[in-house]
Amino acid sequence: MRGERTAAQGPTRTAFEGLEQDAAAQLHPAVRDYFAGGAGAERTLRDNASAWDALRFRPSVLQDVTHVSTATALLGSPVRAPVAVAPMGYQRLAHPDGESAMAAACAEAGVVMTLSTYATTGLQDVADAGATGPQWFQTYVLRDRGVTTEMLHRAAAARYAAVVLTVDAPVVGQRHRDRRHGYWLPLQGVRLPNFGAAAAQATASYSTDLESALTPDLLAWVRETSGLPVLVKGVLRGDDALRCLDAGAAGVVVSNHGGRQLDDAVPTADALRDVVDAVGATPTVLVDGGIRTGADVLKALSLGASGVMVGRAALWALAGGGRAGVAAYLARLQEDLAHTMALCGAPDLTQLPSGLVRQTTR
Ligand code: LAC
Repeated sequence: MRGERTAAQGPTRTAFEGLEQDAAAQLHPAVRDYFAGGAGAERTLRDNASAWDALRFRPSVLQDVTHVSTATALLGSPVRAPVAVAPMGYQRLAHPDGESAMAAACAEAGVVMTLSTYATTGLQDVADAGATGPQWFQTYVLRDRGVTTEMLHRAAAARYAAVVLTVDAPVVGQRHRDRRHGYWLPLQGVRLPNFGAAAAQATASYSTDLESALTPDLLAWVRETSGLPVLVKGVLRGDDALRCLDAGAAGVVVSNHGGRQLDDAVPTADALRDVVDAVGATPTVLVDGGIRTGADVLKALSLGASGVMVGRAALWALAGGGRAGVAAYLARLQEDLAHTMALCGAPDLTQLPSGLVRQTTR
């Protein structure tokens, strides 16, 4: 059991791992590389996953775990597990049903769907597809404030419950895989409807769209323009988390953009500790990056996260099996979380045993 994330780690890990292989077979190489890739030498991409692998549980015994509940609330919305699907662009390149299938599966699983600005399905269509579940809208502050304002107004009108403001992309990461494909994606017939009339200009090299002077007053502007609570995504430091809360954020998402922005950024499991130390238990603190399994989720919660975002795992499930594939993955994730909680002596999420994880010393 020495290798990380190998088949030797057992059937659960293998089943989660198989998602990517199944999906890869379906995807155009440029699309697969766009979704799978990270920035630079992809060290942060790899470290995100190995940082969760390097944590081990200290399970508490003599606990009654006859009934285990993974239910909680995220930003006031009840969820069946502390999980949101992360915002990811271009989902119709993964599966023809794209974001609508993702939203429908999230609603079925009772977890949050986060719609990307770079979605290939309109805000209202996705809201309709996932109407029974909580939904958030991810925004960038675009240089074109008119387009940003319109998106935020449409998100509020379509009853998205929160805005997730991504702040770790003042410029776009060096994605060598995308560069090799000339930043080309097979976009025939696929549009980015959130951009309205500006849709034609938006491509995989989206650097020209983004505001590079993103400051705390813009966070307040997003909150006022949308009238919605704002979660700031892309925070890796305790002091920055405090600045976000001071500027009116409802919480933060500890994230390095799935290793797609600054290579050599700290893995999110490490950054989560700093952020939780700084902000305490009250604000919503989510974390993403390398989270695939129920054990990964419980490790994040044990370090003080309120919940997690899963990105690529859900996307591979979408590519491999559309709505049913994502629903099956999310159901498996919830079951795996419940199973891991039972073995850790944690019947519910309100009172996890203290000191439930520690860094492995191997
Ligand atoms: C990306 C953008 C769309 O990571 O967030 O590709």
